[in-house]
Amino acid sequence: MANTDFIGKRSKAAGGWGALKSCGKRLLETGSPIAGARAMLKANQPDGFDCPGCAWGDPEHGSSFEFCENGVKAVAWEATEKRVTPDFFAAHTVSELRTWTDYALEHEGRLTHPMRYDRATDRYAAVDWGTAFADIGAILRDLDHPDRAEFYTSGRASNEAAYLYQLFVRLYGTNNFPDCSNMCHEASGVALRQAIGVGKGTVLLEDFEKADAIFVIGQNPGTNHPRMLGDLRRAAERGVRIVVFNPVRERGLERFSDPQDKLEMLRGGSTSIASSYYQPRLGGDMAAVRGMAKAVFAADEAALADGGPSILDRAFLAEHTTDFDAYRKAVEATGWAEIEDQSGLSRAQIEEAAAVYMAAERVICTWAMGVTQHRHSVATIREIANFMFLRGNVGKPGAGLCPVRGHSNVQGDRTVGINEKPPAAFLDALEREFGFEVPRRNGHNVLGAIGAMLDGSARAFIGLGGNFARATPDSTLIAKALSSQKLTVHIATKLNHSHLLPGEAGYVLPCLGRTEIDRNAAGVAQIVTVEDSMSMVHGSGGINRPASPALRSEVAIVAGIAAATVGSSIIDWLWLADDHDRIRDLIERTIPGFERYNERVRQPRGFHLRNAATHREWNTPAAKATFSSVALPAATEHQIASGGDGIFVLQTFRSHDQYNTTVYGMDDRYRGVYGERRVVFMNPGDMDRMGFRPAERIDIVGRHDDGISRVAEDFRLVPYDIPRGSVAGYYPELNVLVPLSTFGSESDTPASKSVLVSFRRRKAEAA
Ligand SMILES: Nc1nc2c(c(=O)[nH]1)N[C@H]1C(S)=C(S)[C@@H](COP(=O)(O)OP(=O)(O)OC[C@H]3O[C@@H](n4cnc5c(=O)[nH]c(N)nc54)[C@H](O)[C@@H]3O)O[C@H]1N2
Ligand SMILES: Nc1nc2c(c(=O)[nH]1)N[C@H]1C(S)=C(S)[C@@H](COP(=O)(O)OP(=O)(O)OC[C@H]3O[C@@H](n4cnc5c(=O)[nH]c(N)nc54)[C@H](O)[C@@H]3O)O[C@H]1N2
Ligand SMILES: [Mo]
Repeated sequence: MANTDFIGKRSKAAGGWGALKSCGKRLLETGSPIAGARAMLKANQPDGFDCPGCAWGDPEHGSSFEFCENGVKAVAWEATEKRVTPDFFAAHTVSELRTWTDYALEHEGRLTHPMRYDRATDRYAAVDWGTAFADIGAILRDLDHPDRAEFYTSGRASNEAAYLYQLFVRLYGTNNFPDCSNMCHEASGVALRQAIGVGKGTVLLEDFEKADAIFVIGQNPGTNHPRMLGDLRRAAERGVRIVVFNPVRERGLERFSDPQDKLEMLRGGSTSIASSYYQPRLGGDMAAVRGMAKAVFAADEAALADGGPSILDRAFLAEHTTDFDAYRKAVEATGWAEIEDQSGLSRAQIEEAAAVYMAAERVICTWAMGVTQHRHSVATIREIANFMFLRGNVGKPGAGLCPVRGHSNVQGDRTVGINEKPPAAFLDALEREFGFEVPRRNGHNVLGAIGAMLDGSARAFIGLGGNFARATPDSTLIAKALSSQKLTVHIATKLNHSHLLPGEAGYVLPCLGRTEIDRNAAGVAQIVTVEDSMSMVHGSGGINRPASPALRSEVAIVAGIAAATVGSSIIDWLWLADDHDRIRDLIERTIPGFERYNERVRQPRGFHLRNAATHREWNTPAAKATFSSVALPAATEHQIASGGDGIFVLQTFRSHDQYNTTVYGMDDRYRGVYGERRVVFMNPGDMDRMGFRPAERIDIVGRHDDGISRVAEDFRLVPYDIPRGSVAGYYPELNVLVPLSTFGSESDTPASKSVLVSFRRRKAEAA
């Protein structure tokens, strides 16, 4: 019999004592619980740092301490007293370290010294900053074309670091900016730009206090945006209807016990969050939303026939939108049978959800990776926008479109120029300000960069944070591509797998984290700035002593590489890096919306970057909110899978104990899994049909027809409340199965929420 010990009880509610207990444990693990706790009190405070956890907005930035278990984990992870020193590298070859798990690597602690790879000994050895910069600069200058280098950014980089980075890279001569957001909310940016003229959400935190209904699609805030649960709970208590679309029963969307509510905690009570919980098939959201639109049109016709008022916001549609008629025709042309088959929901369920929408004056729709990581994500988000336009739910208080971002500054990085297809106006502004000719060719996104590394045309990889080799699809292929580079440079706080794939010259450059004090040459503490999901820009200054005296800030490291590569005659990099106000002045002069940047960022809540669509100004070609009228996908992965024997659709998501590729711990208590990450969640009916037992060991076999064979070995089955035909498991362990060949149309985002797989029994088990 398989040992089922790792399958346990799911927490009764998200938050609660379990969350407090987990925090205590994390703070103890830092080796300095007092420093950790002190740091936590400064998270998201006006005189403290921006929490490096998620990009959810802050209420009165500073009025109250907002408790967040996963914020504590993120802070404790950075505040650890463990160190990865040159001695550590002397004791372990890189080949040996490659056999360690991500969990083991990051638990060794913070990087302390700049390191250079030595092929003869297969070890990293300490190097001084000056030598590292000079060598990196020489190799970059030596490439026969600037497009041969790839400059990756992960979304923790501050506005200042990211702005300086893009300036350097453009002066160097390329727009190759693969970015973590290419794997994340790219589809939201693309779709919203088409629909409303700006690639960002239109909602402010205050809107959650005014909404009558909130739709949460493809998002797991209990784990990934825990502070959002506070806003959802307050809404639920006001009687707001919260409608969830998620194939998986997620505890945080069901019940929440707020650690900030003393009475609730003492009574062991909790508040129910979702008023209705629909479990569509993976990739079925476009069909579900179209079904709701169909129901709205039907109700409108009936109301008009009865001589009643229209259900649609006709004034909004007439004044503010274009292409409505084509959309209506597309909806009429879509049959219920197709809608039910793709969504896996019944017509009655969809009509019920539509009724909530119609009864509400003000509706917010939020979404995240469950929507953006499919082939038809752009079309799905356009459909969400269509649906919201029907009753004028964009550009009025208490309503709007709300893509909930991932990394704490992923939105800001894009705002300040991390963009492989930069808008001409921005490039013009750079040329005016700095007087050099910027490259106008589009650069590489993540898929483009991978393609170039695989075909040998890219020869250098520079990573400003992140874990490129583990976060990207087909991780086995990427490992080869990375280690075949002439140069790899990783600017990082902790050791991860990508660092263990050095090119001919390989550097790991350790940087300060956001919780640490960053003093300039004159001893003046510097702040950086970040932008959250609600387009609020605020300051962040560390309070902890740096993990090592040798660390430099990201800004200083970028400046060092820049000075050594392109020289300082056009831009005085080191002078800029020495006082971040100077970088902010440049941002203000080259990017709209940052007027009086240095002054406003020092206000308690920072400031809001104006979003034209919130004011019903539409920067689209037609100067209107624009309906799209594409057909549903010809076949979703679910429909493809149902044609094959034993084929399932796998989504790769996050456990409660991880931050992307950083694994904090092995538990996922909201889903009742303990001490094990190599698991697959499957419907009990499917397990019966396949003759599988709980905890049985299986191999997962990729079933995409692209000529590449993919296997993830030795995973264990967990029976779970998930639709038949859909299965789920954790990223990044499963990235070996995510095919490079399947990605979002118009977004290029790997379709990591709809991977075709089948299962085979492990030989030992079968015997
Ligand atoms: N603690 C913590 N916080 C984080 C992160 C972290 O790893 N840990 N990561 C950060 C980052 S970079 C990001 S992008 C966000 C990610 O935040 P999320 O998007 O919440 O992340 P995932 O874990 O990928 O969860 C996707 C959710 O969508 C559901 N889903 C999957 N496919 C579908 C579908 O086809 N339809 C519908 N309706 N639902 C679907 C899944 O069941 C799951 O609940 O969180 C950020 N915050
Ligand atoms: N299969 C599958 N793949 C996915 C996803 C999925 O849901 N499924 N999600 C995708 C998403 S949404 C995203 S955003 C990407 C994430 O991709 P990345 O952003 O590349 O990955 P992270 O795991 O966030 O990066 C973690 C590393 O960042 C470094 N780091 C941490 N803090 C700092 C800092 O302050 N400064 C610097 N310089 N470095 C720091 C540490 O070395 C750490 O090891 O992964 C994507 N990949
Ligand atoms: Mo993300």
